[in-house]
Amino acid sequence: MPVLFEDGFESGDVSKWDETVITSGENLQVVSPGIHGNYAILCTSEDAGPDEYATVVKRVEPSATLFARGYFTINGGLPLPREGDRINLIIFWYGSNIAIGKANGVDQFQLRVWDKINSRWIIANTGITPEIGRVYCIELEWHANNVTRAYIDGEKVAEIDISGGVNDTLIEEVRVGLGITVESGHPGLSVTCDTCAIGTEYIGPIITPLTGPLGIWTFPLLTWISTIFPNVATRLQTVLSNIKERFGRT
Ligand SMILES: [Ca+2]
Repeated sequence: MPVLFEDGFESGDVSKWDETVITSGENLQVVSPGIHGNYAILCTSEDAGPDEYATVVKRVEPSATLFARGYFTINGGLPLPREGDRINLIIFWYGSNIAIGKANGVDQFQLRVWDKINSRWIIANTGITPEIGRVYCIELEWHANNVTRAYIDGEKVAEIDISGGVNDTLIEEVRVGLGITVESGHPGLSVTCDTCAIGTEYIGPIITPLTGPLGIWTFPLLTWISTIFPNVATRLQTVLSNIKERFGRT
C-alpha cells in the first residue's frame, strides 16, 4: 500500500510532524509506554472550548484521495456536556473528520464531512459508544466530491456520499490528536494516540505477530495474506487472537 507517512513516536518526540497546534489550556506530550512500543502522544485539555487543539500536524501534497489511520485510547473527559459537542481525532482540513460527538444524547463515533455549499457539517453517526481505556484503530478515507468513509478496527462503520458535489477540497493538512468543539470550560478530556499513518490507499490495522507456537505459523501467513487481502487478514488476525486468548495461553 502506498504509505506517504508513518510515525509511532518511537523517536521519543514529534519531530517527524510539520508542527503541533496546541491552544491555551491544552497540552500535548510524548509519554511512555506507547499503545505500541515505547512512546505515544498524550493530548489533554483542562479547560476545553470551541476550536481548540492538542494536535500534531502533517502536510501532504494536495490530495483528492487520502487515507489516515491512528490508534487511540480515550482516557477521560466523557460524557461530553452538550448535544453537538465533539472531539475530533483525525482531521482532514477542511474536508472531513472522525470524531466522538454527542448526538441523540449519546457520545458516539461520528464521520463528519464539511458541506462547503451550505456551510454545515454532514454527520454520519455510528451508534458506537467509545469505551474509556479501550484501544481503537481508527481510519478516515477521503475522496473529494465522492464517498468518504470511517473505519474502526478494520471495519467500515460510516459512509457519506458527496458525489453530488458539496466539497471538492484537495486535502493538504492532516491533524491527529484532540480537536475540540465543546461547551466552554469542560474539563478532563484526554486521548492517547499512537501508530499513525497517512496514505493514498486503505491502510488498515497493523499486523502484530502472535507469540508462542500459534504465532510461528500464523505470522508468515498473515503477512502474506495482508499484502493481498488487508481486510481478510484483519479478520483472520482477530479470530486467531480470540482462539489464542481462549486456548493458547502460550
Ligand atoms: Ca509508539
